[in-house]
Amino acid sequence: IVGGCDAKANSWPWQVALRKKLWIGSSLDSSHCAGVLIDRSWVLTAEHCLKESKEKYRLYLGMHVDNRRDASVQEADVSAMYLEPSGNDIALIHIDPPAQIGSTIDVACLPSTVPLPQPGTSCFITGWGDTKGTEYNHVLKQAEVPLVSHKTCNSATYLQNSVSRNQFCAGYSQGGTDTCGGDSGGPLVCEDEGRYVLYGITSWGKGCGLPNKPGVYTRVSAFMQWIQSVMDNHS
Ligand code: 4AZ
Repeated sequence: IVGGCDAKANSWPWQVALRKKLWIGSSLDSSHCAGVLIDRSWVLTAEHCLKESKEKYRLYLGMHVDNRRDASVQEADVSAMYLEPSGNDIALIHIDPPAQIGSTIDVACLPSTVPLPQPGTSCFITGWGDTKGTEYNHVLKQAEVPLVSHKTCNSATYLQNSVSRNQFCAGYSQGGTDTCGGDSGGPLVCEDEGRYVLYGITSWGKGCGLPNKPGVYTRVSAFMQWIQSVMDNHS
């Protein structure tokens, strides 16, 4: 996360670290991507985070300082991976063991309606990714970014028609606050009737925090049927 600030410990209890195993038996895994807990046994992430076989990944729930095993941390393996069949940048991970839900680990609410909040609405991004700064204290960061209309984001000075209807953009026109490398697969949540709702999965961008180059997020509401059918049909 570029800009923003350190999160209060465990204030985004659905935030999951998705790390690549360095070697079997190693206690340290390398930073890779993030995910979002949406059910005791299910984590949403970006499809581009899952290029290797499921044995290569490990998930950490309830983490605050990156790669530190605090008492709140639960580890899980990947028991199955489901990539969105049309190649959209969203995927589901079935985790083993399932999460034990509590004050430091909890699921994100999924959107019930397809439309996003209005452009300009302020939403939150979180992650352990690149800060583009000298600071690197490995604490989960959060930042507030406004939603950008599809029309503006696809304009010539922004991202030039590279954003599909299954994606949306968020960021300030002046830049300075954004997701960045390592934040992919993590959440963009917007407050909706007093609770946070998961509207986006961090996907890609042109650089990080540049003016007129907002971050691009996979639109979770476009995949509710797919998510439901994967969860229903998994045995
Ligand atoms: C990345 O490489 C990445 N500024 C994620 C988000 C953005 C850029 C890069 C958006 O994971």
